[in-house]
This record gives sequence, C-alpha cells and structure tokens, in this order.
Amino acid sequence: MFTSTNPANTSEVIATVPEATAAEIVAVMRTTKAAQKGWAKLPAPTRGRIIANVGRLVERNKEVLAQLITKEMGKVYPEALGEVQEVIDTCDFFLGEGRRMYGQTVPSEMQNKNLFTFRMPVGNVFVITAGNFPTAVPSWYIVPALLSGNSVVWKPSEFTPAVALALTEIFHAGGVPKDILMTIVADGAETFAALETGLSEGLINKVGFTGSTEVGKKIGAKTGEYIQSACLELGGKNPMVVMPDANIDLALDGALFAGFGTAGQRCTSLGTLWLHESIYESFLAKFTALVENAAVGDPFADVLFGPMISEKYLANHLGHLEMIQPHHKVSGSTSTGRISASNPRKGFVGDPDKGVFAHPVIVSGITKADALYSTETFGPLVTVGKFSTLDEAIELGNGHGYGLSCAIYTTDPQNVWRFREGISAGMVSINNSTSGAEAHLPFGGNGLSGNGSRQSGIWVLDQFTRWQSMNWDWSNKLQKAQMDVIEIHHDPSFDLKS
Ligand code: UN1
Repeated sequence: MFTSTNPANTSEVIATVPEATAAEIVAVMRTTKAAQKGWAKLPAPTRGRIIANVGRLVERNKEVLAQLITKEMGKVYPEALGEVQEVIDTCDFFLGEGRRMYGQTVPSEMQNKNLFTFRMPVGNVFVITAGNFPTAVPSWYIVPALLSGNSVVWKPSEFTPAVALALTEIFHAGGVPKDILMTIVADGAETFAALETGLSEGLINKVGFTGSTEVGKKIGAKTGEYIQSACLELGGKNPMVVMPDANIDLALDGALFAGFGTAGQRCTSLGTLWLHESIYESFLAKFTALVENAAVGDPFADVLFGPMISEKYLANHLGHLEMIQPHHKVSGSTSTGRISASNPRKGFVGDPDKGVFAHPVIVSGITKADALYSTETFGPLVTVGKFSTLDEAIELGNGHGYGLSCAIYTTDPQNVWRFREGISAGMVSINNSTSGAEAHLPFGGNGLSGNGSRQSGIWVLDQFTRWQSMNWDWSNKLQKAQMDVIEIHHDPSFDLKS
C-alpha cells in the first residue's frame, strides 16, 4: 500500500492506496487497449463534448481539488487554484479541437485524382507523471490523448494518489468510459517492468513521461527499441538573464517567484540568475533581502512557499547543498537545510517540526566549472552568477545542455531578439518568470530537457495522432506518379529585349 501524507503536517494521512504490480498494470493496459477502437469510432465532436463536460466539472470542483492538491502535495493554495485552472484551460482548448481535428485536401500532380490527409489516433497511451503538478501536467497528456481517440493508462506519482484518483473520477463523471481512462499507482520498478511488457506485447503505442532527465533517458531508450518515440518532458536548469537596462523591481519579482514558487519544484523553476556585472552586487543585495524577509510555512497561509513534496524531495535538496563550494556565498535565510525548531527560519508561519520544510537558499558566485552550474536542483535553491556581455550570458544559459525555459529582463528590443535567437530553450520569457507558461503554447524543451516533443495547444496533437495520407484516383486508368508527367510548353531561353 502507498500512504500519502500532508507534507505540511506529516502525521495527517491523506490516502492509502494499493500498490500495483507490473502484472496488474499490464492487465489494465489490456483492458484499455481492448476498449480503444470503440472509443475512436465515436465522432471527434462527441469526444469534444465529453471533454467539455470534464472541464465544467473541474471548474465546479475547483476549490475542493485545489485544497486536496495543497494538502497532498504542499504547493500554496493560490498556486493550487492556478494549477486546476490550467486543467480547465486545457479542456476549454481541446473541446473545440473535437470539431476541428483538421486534415487537408491536397492537389494532385495528376488530373482526376485527389489527395487527402487524416489524423489517426495512435492507440493506447501510457502516461507517467510527477508529483509537482498532480493535475495540470497529467491533463496536458490525458485530455488531447482522449480527444484524439486514444485510450489512456495513467500512472501518477505515488506522492499524490488522492489527487490522481479525484481527477480520474471527474473524467469518468464527465462521460469518459471507465475502461478508456484507467489510473493505477505503482513504484518506478514495477512501472518500468510493465512498460517493457506493454511495449513488447503491442499493448502500448505511445508513452508520455514527465520527470527527471535520468528516468527520461531510460524511457526514451526503451521506447526506441520498439520503434516508438516517447513524449518526454524532463528537467531544466532555466537561466534568467538580467541586463543593466532592465526594470530591476520587475526582475526581482520575477526571480523571487521563478526561484521559490512551488518551493522551486517546477521543471520551469529558475536555475541560475545571471546578473550583468554592473548590477551584480546591488541586485544580489536586494534579492537576498527579499528572500530573507519572505514568509515561508503553512501553504494555506499567505506565504511564498510551503513544504517540499515529500522527504524524498527534501533529501535530494540536502544533497545539493553539499555541492556548495568555499568560493560560493550563501544567503537567503537564517540557516540552510531543513527548517525545524532547532534550525529555525525567521518569521516561519506554523510549526516547522510538523512538516517537510526547507530554508530558501541563494548560492552566488557560480561559475561554469561548478557542479551546481549544471545540476537541476528542484528545490528552494537559486544559483547566481555574473556576466559581462549578452553573448556570454547566452553561452552560460546554454552551456549545461538543458533547454527547457529561460528568461531575459531588458528594455532593449535588440537584446530581446539576440537572446531569443541564441538561446536553445524551447520556451523564452521576456520580462517574465521562467515558470508559468500558458496552457495553449507549445510546452517542452531541447537537449537534456526533452527529445523535441511538445505538449499543449495544437502542437501536442502530433504526439497523439499519426498522419494518414490517402490518394483517390478516379480516372479509371493507371496513372503513374512521377512518370506520367504533364508536359509544359515554354521557352527556357527567353530574354526581354533591352
Ligand atoms: C512542470 O513543472 O512540469 O509553466 C510544469 C509552468 C507550469 C507548468 C510546469 N504551467 O510553470
């Protein structure tokens, strides 16, 4: 059994759910696989109406779902409301896609012949998601996958099973058949074993995975063996560049939210803050003051961030603190590591000993040679470094190999365009946080952050459908493409008289 607890008060049990074995997951895959063809026969506009129902039900249950997210995962309540809104936005976008799902009519090179394209569902989709966005990120896979006529097996994070089961119930209440979306909780090893069997038996036709780059590599390799490419949404070390001409107060607000919102546990969280050398000291002093004075604690109170998702995430954060070197300067709190009565944080809201809370940490003086330069820290830790030219900042922003999100603060349009062109990230923010992407733009990264797949908006349809082309020759004779070429009479050496 998996037991999830409230990370702000670990003595409070939120849910206890069965832990599935690989064989049980495979059995679920068989069920959804068998049901998929019937679902695909339903007209896409009808599937769109079902997605509309789901969206309205999520809206109706927004507060209850958001409260459950805050209780089980620990993000602050306004962020949890925002996360649920992202599910609603995703449904709102895709309900209309049910009436589009456009294919094309394409001219033929021959007479009396027509060409067409159609989007076909891929089949049975295996969705594996993380605990930091227990509803929004899963919805980015599940909603378009269902709308496109696929069935889905969803393996949510073992840290957020109550939220996952609640969201699944809403999908079912909205009209998604119970054998078309099935949710099953399991650990990583059983999930991977089921993935292997599912692929080898042809039960899985597409994998959607959000999580670490390390696990993403394994999933990418395994799906590759079966001539499939997974939709991978992996880690990031998202740079934020602050130019000397920037609106400094705006940049400070952006860095604070990007760095410490969700306790730094977003794939889009700020990695390294790159400050121009001319503003380095003054910006760092102001940023430090903001972080030192920010409220941390009870996620239902007015705080910058609450607990970490679980002890596992805290342990990971503590490991990253060991990467701090003597040439670094540490600031941002009264201490580092776990917040407790014996290691207190000034102004903490609530009782730190009840939960899994960590001090915010700013590590400045980062250089390219540091382990912290190229390590995704996924916690309340922001690294800070300096640069002298925009080209150098772009080089530093790309040099670690991640390429998910990035930001630049500047008032000079030339800097904006040079940065956009030079940075390798899939998502670029101008005068805005690295996190907080809107739900209908392509979401995804390059390099260590992903294999080029994109979620959200119209772009994700290419993950969950395959193009089928059709040619229809109604000439009643065999016309041979590329061979029966219509002759064009023209004069290739024509020149105007001068
Ligand atoms: C994630 O952390 O996996 O852009 C997704 C954002 C959110 C989604 C983050 N809309 O920060």
